[in-house]
Amino acid sequence: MDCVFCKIASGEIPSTRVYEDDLCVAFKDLEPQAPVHLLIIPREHIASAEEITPKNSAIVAHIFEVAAKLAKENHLDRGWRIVSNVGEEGGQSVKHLHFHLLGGRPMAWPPG
Ligand code: IU
Repeated sequence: MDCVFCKIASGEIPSTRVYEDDLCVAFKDLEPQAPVHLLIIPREHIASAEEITPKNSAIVAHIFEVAAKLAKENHLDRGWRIVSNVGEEGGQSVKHLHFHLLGGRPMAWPPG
């Protein structure tokens, strides 16, 4: 499968990795939108949040645990945001489930 995030997860494409375990990988976004902008992805190829089922949903809880740990490590004690874009109108450009962890500046609401 020709998926750039599968290749980042396997190490075939380099990234600035900040965390990894058996289930997920976190790395710095190439085009950061905040002082801290990390992407957390499952190693397993899941196209988007739309593909979450009872069989694979445990990865989402795991990724949120990792996000909380990374937010602490990055001293985001004033707050942070976790977001996953889904589909064309949701702003998803890479078709492999990923969570943006953003922090280090005030976040606007609603997002554009
Ligand atoms: P999106 O939610 O699918 O739009 O987010 C994709 C993100 O992946 C976006 O912020 C890109 O800057 C980022 N990214 C990256 O960090 N490295 C890559 O090789 C590619 C995209 I392709």
